[in-house]
Amino acid sequence: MTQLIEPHGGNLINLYVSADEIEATQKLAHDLPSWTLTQRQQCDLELLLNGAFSPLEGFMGEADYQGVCDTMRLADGTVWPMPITLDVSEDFAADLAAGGKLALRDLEGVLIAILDISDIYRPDREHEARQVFGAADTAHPGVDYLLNRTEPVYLGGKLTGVEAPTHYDYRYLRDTPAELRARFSKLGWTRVVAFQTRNPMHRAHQELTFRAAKRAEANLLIHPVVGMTKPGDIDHFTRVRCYEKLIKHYPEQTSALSLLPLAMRMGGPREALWHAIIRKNYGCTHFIVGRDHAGPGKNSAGEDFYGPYDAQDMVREYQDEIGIEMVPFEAMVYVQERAEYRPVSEVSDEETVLNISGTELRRRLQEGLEIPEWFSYPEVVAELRRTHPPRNQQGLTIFFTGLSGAGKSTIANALLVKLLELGGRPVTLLDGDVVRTNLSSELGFSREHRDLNIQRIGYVASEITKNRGIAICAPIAPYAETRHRVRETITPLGGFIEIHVATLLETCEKRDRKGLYAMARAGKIKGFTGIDDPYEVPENPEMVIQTETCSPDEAAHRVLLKLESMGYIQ
Ligand code: PPS
Repeated sequence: MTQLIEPHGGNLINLYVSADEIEATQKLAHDLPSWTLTQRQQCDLELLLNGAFSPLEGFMGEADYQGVCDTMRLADGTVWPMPITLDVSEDFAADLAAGGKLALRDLEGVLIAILDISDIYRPDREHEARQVFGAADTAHPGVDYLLNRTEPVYLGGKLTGVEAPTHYDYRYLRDTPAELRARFSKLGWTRVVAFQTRNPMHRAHQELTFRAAKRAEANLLIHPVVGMTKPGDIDHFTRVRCYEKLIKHYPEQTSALSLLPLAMRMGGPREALWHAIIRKNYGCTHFIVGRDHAGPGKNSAGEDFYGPYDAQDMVREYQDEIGIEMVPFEAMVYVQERAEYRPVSEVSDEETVLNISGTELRRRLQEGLEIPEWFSYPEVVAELRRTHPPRNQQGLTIFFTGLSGAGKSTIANALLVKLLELGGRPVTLLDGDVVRTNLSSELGFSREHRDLNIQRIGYVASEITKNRGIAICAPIAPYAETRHRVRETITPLGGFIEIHVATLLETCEKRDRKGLYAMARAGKIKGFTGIDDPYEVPENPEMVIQTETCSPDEAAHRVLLKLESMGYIQ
């Protein structure tokens, strides 16, 4: 099944069956157990099948996995820095055996590939986090995903590809490694420098890529990631429209844009090396590594996970072995007196450096403030403004949390009316009791059921927020981790304001409007929040309301003032 296509950047693996074998393979899959791929797994699978992950021929078995974690090498000694694994639940794995086959399907049930299971193993995921990401701290998005979102059993084995995952968006900008190599060769591009990005590109990036192409005497491939990037990033639809505007500003025939459906791990140095190997597979000869490549942000102690140039050091060490040359770059800054961009180390003390950080850019977008032309092309800014309107036009979720009887619903109802009175946006109230009647009637109060309940509320609120409405949620939501997930889902789509209704347990119990506390104390209700089930107090809510000292009307009014101060209402 595995075919090797002649190199233009080394051997390229293609795991797809030929057209005349597809039907038979699909028939074979009818009798196999099926696994529905997660988004991450589907991204990995697509790049395994089309050779972007050459020389891998499938998801990693245990020996390759251990080698990659501990020595950054596959069992045969080949450099490979990132585990590419297929994680499944214990329940699902219980019916599988090594030597068997597994159908891998997308969310709609379309057969993408068949896995010949060679290994079934239970990884030490904390060890993996420390080895691959250098820490087991879940402030790192890659670690968070690994420790909180992956399943405990890994399956390894070779793959037989049937059909590439379908993408309906930007089809004309999606290329397999073989297609990109063919394009380069048709254009006569023998030296190609790739630029990896997960952000919109502004003038500094353009200047950097220009200079890199010049330095490498190469053509330029802008190769942005459109699979999974860092939670909170600007969505790829917006970014691609920005890249399309920007690429028009490059000299004709020098540059190309192609999209990469990679699921990033934000793994800094190891990730940079992985990116370089991938670009080599796409036929590139050079790869730009800038400051803090694939950086995950700060750890829980507020420190950087990696040094700013660790990624460059890593790629430098392995570039000969992997066969792609690194073009290292420092940060580019705008020098006012020269009216041009320069690498930061080439700026003298007398010169004035202008810079707009990512945070400052978001602030300016949120507040509808000017974004100067030296920073970004007006068409790019206009595109960003379309999807990132100022806060008073964005959707938002107001998420009340607190004990039963704390007063969440009463305040939420008062707030609902005040917001309707203000007008301008549709408002929906997702109250704890109401949700349990309409969305979650089959659920009880176990940890698992409470989590599901909150996930459902979060999902509905995220849709409302995305569509620029206001969602007011008022569940107990006793677990910090689940509230954090909801925040993470909603923040990229609009505002998220967590309000802790911090009424004391004694007060709630004294009020006991529904008589539930008395029943809980009498042992007639088990697992009641605050009595024999925990309530994890929010650590950093946007607001805390003490209902002992303020009426529902005052509380709702305080929320309005908060929204005003944050810019969500005018
Ligand atoms: S959760 O944990 O967020 O899913 O809870 P939620 O859906 O907000 O709960 C809604 C109401 O269920 C009543 N109730 C209980 N609460 C806590 N623990 C237990 N075991 C329980 N059993 C029933 C309680 O009245 C909640 O209503 P509120 O409006 O919060 O008082």
